Amino acid sequence: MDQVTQAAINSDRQWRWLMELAEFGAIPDNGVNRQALTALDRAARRQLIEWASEIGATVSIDEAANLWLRVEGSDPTAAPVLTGSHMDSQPKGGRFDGAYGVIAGLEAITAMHQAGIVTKRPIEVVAWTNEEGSRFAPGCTGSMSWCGFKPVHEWDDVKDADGIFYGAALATQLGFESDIPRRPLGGPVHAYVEAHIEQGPLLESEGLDIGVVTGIQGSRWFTVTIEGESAHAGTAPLSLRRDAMLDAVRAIQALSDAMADPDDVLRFTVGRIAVSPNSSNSVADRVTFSIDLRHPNADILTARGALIPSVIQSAMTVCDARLVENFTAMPTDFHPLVIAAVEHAAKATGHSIKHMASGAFHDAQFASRVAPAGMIFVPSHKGISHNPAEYTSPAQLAAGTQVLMHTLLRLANS
Ligand code: HGY
Ligand code: MN
Ligand code: MN
Repeated sequence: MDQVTQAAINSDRQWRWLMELAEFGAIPDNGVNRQALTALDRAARRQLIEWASEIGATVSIDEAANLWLRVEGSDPTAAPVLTGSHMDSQPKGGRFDGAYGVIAGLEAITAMHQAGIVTKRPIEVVAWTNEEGSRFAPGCTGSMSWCGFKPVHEWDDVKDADGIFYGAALATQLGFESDIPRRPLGGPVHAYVEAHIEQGPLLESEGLDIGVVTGIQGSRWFTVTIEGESAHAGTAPLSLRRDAMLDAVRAIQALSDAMADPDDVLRFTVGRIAVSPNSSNSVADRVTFSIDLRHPNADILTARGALIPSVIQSAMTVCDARLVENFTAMPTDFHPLVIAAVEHAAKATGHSIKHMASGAFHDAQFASRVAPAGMIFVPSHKGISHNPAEYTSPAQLAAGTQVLMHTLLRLANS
């Protein structure tokens, strides 16, 4: 039998691993809240390392705290093939966003190991640091550091809601994991392929098994700060107030109007807002809110983003406004080599496919700056994600991992 047919994905083991991983940060209704660079994150990583040690994978971390599991190939000088995803979640996340791609990678190398398969190239499974960006904005700080898009200490001064700095949290993680061998950031890498839930409704609604992902739309994140003046809610005349809350509301509404898109392709979200002093009977002196802007066309994303400063300024009546762009990931096309490998693997394993772009961003966007990259999607029930109700069935997950394993075999033997 050739290598492709020798190895068998163990769906029960994969599902068990996913459910055990979901216990690290479990919240009601099958949700997960496992924030990056926390004790929960470290506990989950230790569990992953324990599972990986059962097949003798070598473990390492880099200075961005990306976690690496490596199985050797017959040619140790050959550049490795990478797979993986992220283990951090949204605050009200699901059991599969990110975690699936890491576990799928582990399941694939475990199945190959048990079948006695040794590919020409080494294969590495990576758990990227802080893909979500919900504790520390922006997301993808681990993969942006790894590919050299940004220096690893770019975000050291970013604070979480408790006032902890990213740089301190990263140092804490590396300190707790100082027993794990350190490796440098960066390649060399032959190719990267990431398995992920679709986080949209298309595969399920069309009754298809696998998304052959062609690329990722562009994402831009901004932080807006509206500065006013605190005052007494009972005594300060409205005519004399510099109410940061009211000007922030005006700015958000004006931005929403400016980002209207009759084709419903543009994505504009204000998901986070912080108010100071955040007291019922004090006029707000400062409001900070986030902007998440996305579009598959770089020119449109650039043009709409260029509107933001003037739209905010025009909405100000009595306050001052500051705008910072803290994440710029322009649209990415995946490499034909990996797209073809995924398509071939899906067809060879008898799965129906859909070529599709990703509305969500992923670390693959940054891996593609270092090597040919691509992704494999599996269906999301009703397209739900970033929500505890996120669901993909064991069989659907196993199908994705089977396609991942065949893709890895193809790429790692080339
Ligand atoms: O926001 C995103 O697109 C990703 O799910 N973190
Ligand atoms: Mn994700
Ligand atoms: Mn996500």
